Amino acid sequence: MISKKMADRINEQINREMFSAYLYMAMSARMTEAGYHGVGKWLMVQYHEEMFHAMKFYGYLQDQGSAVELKALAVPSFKETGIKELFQHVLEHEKGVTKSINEIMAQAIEEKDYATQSLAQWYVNEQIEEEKNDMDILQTIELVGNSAHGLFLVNIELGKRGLGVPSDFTKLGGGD
Ligand code: OFO
Repeated sequence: MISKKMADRINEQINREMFSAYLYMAMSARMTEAGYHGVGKWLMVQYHEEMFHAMKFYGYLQDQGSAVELKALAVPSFKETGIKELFQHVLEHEKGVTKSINEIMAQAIEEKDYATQSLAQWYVNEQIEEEKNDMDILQTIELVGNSAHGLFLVNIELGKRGLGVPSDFTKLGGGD
């Protein structure tokens, strides 16, 4: 069992992860419409990653006998149309997610909630990877500069990204 305060915070995090998914889905649509099909695919893979993050918390609440309480999603808003600016937005968004995950860890430590600390550690590690991915992409974009040929190749490279998380959420839970 976890505290009601912790269950509330995890329900809030489910909403934040779902918002991340919604944001990347919206970005994927805009980029694909603009002809950046590879970037659009990368972002759609990221959408799946975020859904997995949300569902991992969902499964954890159920494993702990706590109620899942879904909240309304905000409409994602972003103005960026260029690849570099878009990935700067993505990196800033992920830094905010890292802060949010760290808050859960801090609360779990304060409550001496070792189970949630263990779960939160998975997300702490995941955020290192999320931020690194975005920083690597931004570094590559810096290297090619404003070269249309370079951005064309970056777009192709990003389109090679495959799904790295389970897409069957019926199998989550039980410590997955
Ligand atoms: Fe992008 O890590 Fe979840 O939100």
